[in-house]
Amino acid sequence: MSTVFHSKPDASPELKALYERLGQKNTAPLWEVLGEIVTPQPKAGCVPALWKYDEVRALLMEAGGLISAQEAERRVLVLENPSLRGQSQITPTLYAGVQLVMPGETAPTHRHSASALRFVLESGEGAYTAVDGERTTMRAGDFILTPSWTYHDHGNPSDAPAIWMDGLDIPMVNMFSASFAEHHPDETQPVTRPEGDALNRYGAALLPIDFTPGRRSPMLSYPFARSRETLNRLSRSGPVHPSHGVKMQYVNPATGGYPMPTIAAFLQLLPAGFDGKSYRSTDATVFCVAEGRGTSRIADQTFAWGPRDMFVVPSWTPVSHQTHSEAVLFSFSDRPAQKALGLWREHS
Ligand code: GTQ
Repeated sequence: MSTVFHSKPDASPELKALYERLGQKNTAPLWEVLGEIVTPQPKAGCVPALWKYDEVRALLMEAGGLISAQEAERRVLVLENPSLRGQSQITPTLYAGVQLVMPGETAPTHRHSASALRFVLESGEGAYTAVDGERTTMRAGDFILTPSWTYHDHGNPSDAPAIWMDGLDIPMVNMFSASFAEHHPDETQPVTRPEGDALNRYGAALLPIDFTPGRRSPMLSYPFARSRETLNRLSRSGPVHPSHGVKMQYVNPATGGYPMPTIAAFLQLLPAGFDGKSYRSTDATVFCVAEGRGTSRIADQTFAWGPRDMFVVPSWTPVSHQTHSEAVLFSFSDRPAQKALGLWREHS
């Protein structure tokens, strides 16, 4: 590998005196920091970590007894990367959390610049997310969008807790200092379209004749049953990828592009006895186990996971997956943002 920026000799007393005066004028010598800020390889920016669902769930249910969804606005345990504590970041660009809506509760309607996704972990029949006037029933494994600046609220008329993983681009939005947020005048927004409208209109390889594709997917929910069946069929129809098994990405069906401008999401099936080849990419990736058990080797650590556990793979960090029985992993990353900026790389 080529040497990029070599280290410098210690600064002379004269240089040090100059640094002092540079500082007084809000300037600094680049040569002291160049190697740190223009790195030959990505700095990971966070560390590998795993959250056991049972532990997170127990704590979240405790919070459920102490604060209502309404009081909290969103009753969520933020998944904080151990190296980024206090910053509400699971990676330098992404936020993740686990949200609880108890039976009979609603979470008020708001909208914000940040784009959000949900991956449903548990729900009684009837819990919903409403987006721009349409309610989508949340079922385990469903991938649900709340694109930037769309009004959304959550409700749970069922008799079981509704719990899901949230993924948002909050750190990215704040890096750009571009965050806006506001409440809807109504606590629960009016329903203006029937349930399933978006799925019928955009989710059947057909589009309305007057539809103009935009930056974000017109789909609100990608039901697990459909995606799971596709993975099942594909896993039987040929050899699987040596690193990823059968890995598909959720798309905006009107463009074939990403579901939202900043966040990509994936669903992958790892066959029984899979022993995946190491892979790395510049998009740090958050995983959530949809089904099954296995292990993931991330750099030099091995994480054992089971249903609904969540883990994070930092940028440019080698990862490989292993299973005994069949497993399904959901994941999301900032890949669309990196690709839009010409930054994304992978290596396998
Ligand atoms: O459900 O709207 O985890 O606004 C963080 C911020 C969830 C939400 C989060 C949010 C939401």
